[in-house]
Amino acid sequence: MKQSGTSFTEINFDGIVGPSHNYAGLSLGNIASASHAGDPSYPRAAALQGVEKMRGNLARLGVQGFLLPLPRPNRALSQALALDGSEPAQLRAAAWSASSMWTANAATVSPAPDTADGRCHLTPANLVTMLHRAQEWPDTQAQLRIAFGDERHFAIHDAVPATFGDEGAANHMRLCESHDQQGVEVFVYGRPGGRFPARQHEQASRLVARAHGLDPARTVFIEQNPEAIAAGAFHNDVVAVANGRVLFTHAEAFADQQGAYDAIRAAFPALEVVEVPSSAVSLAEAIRTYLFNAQLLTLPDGTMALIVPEECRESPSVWAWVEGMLAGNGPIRQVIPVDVRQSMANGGGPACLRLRVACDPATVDPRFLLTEAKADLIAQTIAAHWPEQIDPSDIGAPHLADTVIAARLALLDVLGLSELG
Ligand code: SUG
Repeated sequence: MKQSGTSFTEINFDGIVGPSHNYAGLSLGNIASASHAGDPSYPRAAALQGVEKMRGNLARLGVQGFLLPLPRPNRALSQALALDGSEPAQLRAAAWSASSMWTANAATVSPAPDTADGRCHLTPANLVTMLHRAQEWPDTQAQLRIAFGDERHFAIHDAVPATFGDEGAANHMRLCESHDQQGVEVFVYGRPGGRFPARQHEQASRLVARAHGLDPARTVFIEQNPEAIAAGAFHNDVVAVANGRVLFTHAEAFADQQGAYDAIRAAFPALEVVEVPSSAVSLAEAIRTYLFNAQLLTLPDGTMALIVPEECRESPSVWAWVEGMLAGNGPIRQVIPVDVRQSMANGGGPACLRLRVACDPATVDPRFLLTEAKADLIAQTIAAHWPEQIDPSDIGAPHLADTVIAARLALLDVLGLSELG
């Protein structure tokens, strides 16, 4: 089904980095998170890096959305964990985590052209594998219900039962001729048993596809390569990204690489695979630089650009591959590095920081859509209220809690979203 008579497009909703952003080493299997555990963090710089990324994409695409940080420290979780100061620091840090910035894990999104009832369906991810992330979904759902509150166009589900881990759009890809046409949705799950947790359960993926009313003939389920998970690809979007007809992937992303291409091609014959061989970029280097945790964008002129972390330009093997690719005549015509180093140090690249929702912007609550003027307002609020630095020993301090709470409320206030307070 094609959406007619609308200005249907893909909108990237970036998570604004919250004022409690810190490095607590909470995510087993996320190598960046583990290796930066205990470092001081710079929430103000982190959030301003995010705003600059959004400004760049607003200029490129003409549309950009955002989601707000969730309330931290989370009082309900602090109570549930019986935090009294005698607990392990990591438990305390969980209740302070700013991890909702990675909105690729906020929800799985099936746009209207793909679903049986012609509405866009969103299922918040339960994120149950990690304590600090499992607290996110009720507040995320509350926010999605406002941003996408028009029930003629959107359906917001509950998270899938906690038995089945679900990590949202980070383990989901969509191929299509254009965003307003019916696409093929690809769900990528992991199997447990490796040295690191496989966070996406196959049954969570299948359940979401059913709940969204997807056409089984246009839905594909494939398995992550267990070796990629063991090497630190805790989400599929660390090693693969799709846009339009293009799947940009490392050669070791899937358990059966050729079988994955065949399965996708059977549902979507126009598939174009841009595969990076291990001989050009090792799995370890791909995970270190987050080459695939990129935003693959269709620009207004119809060409594609890849928004990658700065770390890619600094890697001789990655950049040599990029330059070789650009010298050819493949579908990706530009590669644009962005500085999201504060997020990267916790394992979150440009693609982690955004949730893609293909829809007509006129159907979204405009308070969640960015303009240049609003970007200025957000940046000013961050500059005035976000802590400059958080040391791990600060987590739990009452004065820092007051600062973090007040900073978020100031942002909600300037955006007219105090109802999220
Ligand atoms: O879930 N890091 C996040 C990074 C999420 C990246 N998202 C995608 N790949 N889409 C995670 O592991 C680290 C928090 C800490 O250690 O303090 C963290 O949660």
